[in-house]
This record gives sequence, structure tokens and C-alpha cells, in this order.
Amino acid sequence: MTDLVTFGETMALFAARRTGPLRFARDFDLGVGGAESNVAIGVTRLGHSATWISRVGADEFGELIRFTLQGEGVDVRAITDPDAPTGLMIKGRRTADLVDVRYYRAKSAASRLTPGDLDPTLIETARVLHVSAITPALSASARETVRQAIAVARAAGVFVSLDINYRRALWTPEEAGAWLRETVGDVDVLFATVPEGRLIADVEDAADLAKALASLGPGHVLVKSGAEGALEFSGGSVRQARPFQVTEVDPVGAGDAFAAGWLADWLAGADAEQRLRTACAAGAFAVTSQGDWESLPSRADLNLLQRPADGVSR
Ligand code: KDG
Repeated sequence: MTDLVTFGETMALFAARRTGPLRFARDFDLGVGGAESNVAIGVTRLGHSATWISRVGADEFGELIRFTLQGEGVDVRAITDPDAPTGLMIKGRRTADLVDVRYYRAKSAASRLTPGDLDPTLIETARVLHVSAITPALSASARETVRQAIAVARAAGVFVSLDINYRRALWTPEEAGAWLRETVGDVDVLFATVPEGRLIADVEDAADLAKALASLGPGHVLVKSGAEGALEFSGGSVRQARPFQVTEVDPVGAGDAFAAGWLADWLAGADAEQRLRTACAAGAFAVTSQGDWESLPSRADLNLLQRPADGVSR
């Protein structure tokens, strides 16, 4: 039995070391990144078990993904697909504070996910099923996989989590909006930024948007406003959290970290205020170093944000 089960695409991630146009980058750090596996790592670091299901290519990048996630303690159930490569993500730095992400993932191994890749018993016996709206944008079979996973989870009373994670490189706002409208009624917790929430509810104010999204079904709606903090609408009330002040190095991965922090605290039985605080803290840690997930916090790390005046922890 696993606390959280998730599935989706994880890619090999080449991050340029130098600022400027990518054609002059020369040196890259090689790592891995994927919205759902970032969440699986985050939840694992915060003390819960997580299982990640996917497909990777029969290539070195697939091995890198498998070993990296296993090294982080995630239970990896990835099929090696001999007929398609592992997807790639290239992270450039056009300016010191402008990250430019490019994907090479069309027809990747993970885009060939099918419902048969799921283990229904694994989902039925988990406490949380976490999905993102990246997966349904990968292919028709991946979309069907998400539909079936949610159906299995719901039938078994498993808590269903959805992070919108809108990727405009994969589908149009209209396509994403139509899928979300079909799906949000079946989820228990929804994570969104304001622009993402507005794919299905035309409301500008974050608190009003959260209420509008909750009226479509989810019992918990989290709206993230980056450096302005985040809020949760649940049980008829809105709770706001201010962000933690950290120095941002790489903003990519903050949303996945936020979801991981919230879900880890939901698994731990924490109250709504604590969940929101942990989510914000995890998001803050995520942006403090290069990479999608490398600086995600452990439980002990969370206390470091109550930092001493000189910034030195001994
Ligand atoms: O935000 C971080 C991840 O979600 C990212 O690295 C993976 O962009 C990603 C994708 O589309 O799968």
C-alpha cells in the first residue's frame, strides 16, 4: 500500500548553465523533471510513501529517470517502451530572471501511456491519487488513462488531487477548459494559479475564483499567486497565506512543491492552516536552487524558514 499514487511524464532535463540565447549555452546540467514525479519526490521527502507510474524510453535518459526517482525513495513503476524515446526538456536562461523552457516530447514514451499501464489495486489501496492536466494533453490514450484512474479512485473512495499545470505548448485554452470542465467535478482538491482557474471560471479575484471553482465540485481549492502567497477555499471559508521570503534562483517546480506540501500535510492529518503553511514553505524551498525538485524540503528543513537573523543554521 502506498500513501500517494501518481502518473505522468518525466523528462530528461538539460538546464543551461549560462545566461543568454540557448545557441550559446555550451554547458548544461543534466537532471530530470516532471510535474507528477516532482510531487512524488516532495511527498516522500516529507515522510510519506509515493508511487509513480509512467513509461520511459529504452535509453539512457529513461535509466536516469528511473535511478533518480528510486534514489529519492519513490516507488517507480515505469514501463520501458522500446518503441519511443524518453521526452526531453531544455531549460534556457534568456536573462538572469527569465527562464525559457522548451519541450521535445511529441510521441515520447510517456505520451503512449494507456489505461492498461495502471494497476487498479494500487490506486484502490492508496490514500491519494494525484494527477495533473499535463497528462490528458499528451495523447488520446494518456487522456483516457487519466479518466480511468480517476474513475477507479472515486469508486474506491480515494482522495483525488488535480493540479491544472496548464501547458500552452500542448493544447489550447479552449481544449484545456473543456477537459477541465468535464473533470473537476470528480476531484477532491484542485490546485490552480489565477490564469489557470480562469480557463474554466471567468473570475479575476483569487478568493472569488476559488469559490467559483469549488462550486464545480472540489471540496478544497488552492489558488496560488506566486510571490503574493496563496489561499485555500474549503468548508465554506477562505484562508490566506503570505509567502515566505526567499531568494529565487529558479521558479520552475514551485507549483509542484506547493501541491506536495499540501498533500503531505493532508496525509499527516494536519489542519487547513498548517497545510497551507507547509504548501507555501515547500514552494519557497523549490525556487531556491536550480532544478525542479532538488531543493524540496524534508520536515526538518521546514523549520529553517524560521531563520535566525544571521541566516546561519548550526
Ligand atoms: O513545473 C515543473 C514541472 O511541472 C515541469 O518541469 C514539468 O513542465 C513540465 C511538464 O510539462 O511536464
